[in-house]
Amino acid sequence: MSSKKELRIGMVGYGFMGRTHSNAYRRVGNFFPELEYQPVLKAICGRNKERTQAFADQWGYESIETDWKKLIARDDIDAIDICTPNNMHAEIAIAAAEAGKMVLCEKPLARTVAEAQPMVDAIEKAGVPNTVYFNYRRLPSVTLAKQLIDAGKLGKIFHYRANFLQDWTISPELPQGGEGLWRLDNDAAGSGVTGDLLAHCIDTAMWLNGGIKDVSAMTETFIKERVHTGTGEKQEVTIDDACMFHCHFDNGSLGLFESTRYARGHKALYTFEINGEHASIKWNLHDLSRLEYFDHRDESQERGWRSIHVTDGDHPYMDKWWVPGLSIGYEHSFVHQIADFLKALEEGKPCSPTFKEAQETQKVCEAVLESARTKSWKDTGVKW
Ligand code: SOE
Repeated sequence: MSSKKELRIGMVGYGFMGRTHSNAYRRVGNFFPELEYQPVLKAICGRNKERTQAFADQWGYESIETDWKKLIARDDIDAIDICTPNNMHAEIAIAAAEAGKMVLCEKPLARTVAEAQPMVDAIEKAGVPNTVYFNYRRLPSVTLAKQLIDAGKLGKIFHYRANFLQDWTISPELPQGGEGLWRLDNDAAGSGVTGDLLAHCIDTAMWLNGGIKDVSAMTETFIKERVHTGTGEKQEVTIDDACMFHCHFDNGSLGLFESTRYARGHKALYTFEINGEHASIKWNLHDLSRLEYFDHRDESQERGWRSIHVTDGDHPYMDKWWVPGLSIGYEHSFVHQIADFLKALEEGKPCSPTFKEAQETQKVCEAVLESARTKSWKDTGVKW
């Protein structure tokens, strides 16, 4: 019999993110055997009974629910994991916190700052462990970037640049709303690329480089009308298809961000570059086990960009996986987030980003959209 403490998971939603989270819960015990807690996939909840059951069978959930309120009411569930479209995050998270459950929520926290605030309040009032899945922080190469910055290797930072480029919504025939396509529907998503993609860039940026003070942005909606899956009618598209903004960080550095779903040829090209007084760092999701590093303090004849293959046992998280030289992938960032959540639980510490921290990212997203709407600079009000 296992001496592990069980963490009984009830997950709501079984789309793409439901798979990434379920995979992480299943893998974490194999690769982080020292953890005191072991997730148990107790129940998966979705509206369609047959498909929910099929997902339960595929991923090894013990039971299903078709009503999330019933899931939250169950006393054999410790933690609620939210993988629904964004418009359902608030109601489920608040109810879960009020029932004393731990809450793990997919990003972005909510559609707006106003919607996210009662979520933060409910979590804090209940005092329940919580985290928001900004998974890219937990890629070993990105965590290594954090370690280099925190060790002062870059010195004073001048520039932070990030892109998140995709191309999956270029066809005007693509409907908005409904399964798989709720990200195009403002009512369900709250925004387009700003909440879906730039939120990732903003989370990583503030984690690496501190708070974003103010922003100036522009957005564009290239396809103005799409058929809505729900009504079958053509409806105005109100999400941002593309967004660019520049900003000041609290540390005096300048930021430049761009995201679009109209960059033909790019499927999920998330990149960032940071330039400091001594050194620079470059990273790119398509080559996620690498960190490019340039250090001006190297001997001049040898000076140049180093391509660090982040697969060594000394690199963050990598002692848990294979042998040096063998890469890991996108899905491992979720395994690491769960491992960190379980470790934090063991130690009675918060697991970053908490709801409160994710609300700061929400504030930047909102200031970006507001700036684009009003064609003016906006203070974010972020406290990092
Ligand atoms: C959108 O296509 C999406 O799946 C986002 O929702 C994820 O958060 C991002 O990591 C990859 O792209």
